[in-house]
Amino acid sequence: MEVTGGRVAIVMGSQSDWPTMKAAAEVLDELEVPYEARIVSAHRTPDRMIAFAKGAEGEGFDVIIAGAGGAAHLPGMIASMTHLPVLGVPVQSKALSGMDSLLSIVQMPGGIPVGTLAIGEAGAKNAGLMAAAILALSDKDLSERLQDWRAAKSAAVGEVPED
Ligand code: RP5
Repeated sequence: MEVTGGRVAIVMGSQSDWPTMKAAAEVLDELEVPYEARIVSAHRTPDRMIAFAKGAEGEGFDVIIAGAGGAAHLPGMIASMTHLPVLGVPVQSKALSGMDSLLSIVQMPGGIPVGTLAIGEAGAKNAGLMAAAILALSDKDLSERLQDWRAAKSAAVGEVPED
């Protein structure tokens, strides 16, 4: 099976999810973690989803970030077909502001976990950071980059507010 350069797969249900999900890609770029981003829809391209989920380990992925909105079954469906860690990002929906996405992703029955992040861009960004933290457990250089990244963010916080 083809082995890609990406250790993290960022998948999403629609092109419309990309403005949210690219926050995960951006933080992985900053941490120099290879990733691939793909559109994989549970209901529009179910065969693609099954092929992706079953083939993810063989493709060389270690962590999967899956974002979807509305009736957001994508992360749970993928988690049911792989033992790789799946991080779910609830994309903010128009009708219910992402509460539908959140509840669809977070309420997995016991046995098939999806690590669910916050609704929207913050969730996508944190999914990228969480994926990096998982990989850093067995990658000392990445662990140092992650610690440096966090230290830089702390150092950038001023002590007093400015006008
Ligand atoms: C879900 O439906 C996608 O994850 C997206 O968040 C939502 C709306 O998709 P589009 O109609 O914009 O393609 O499948």
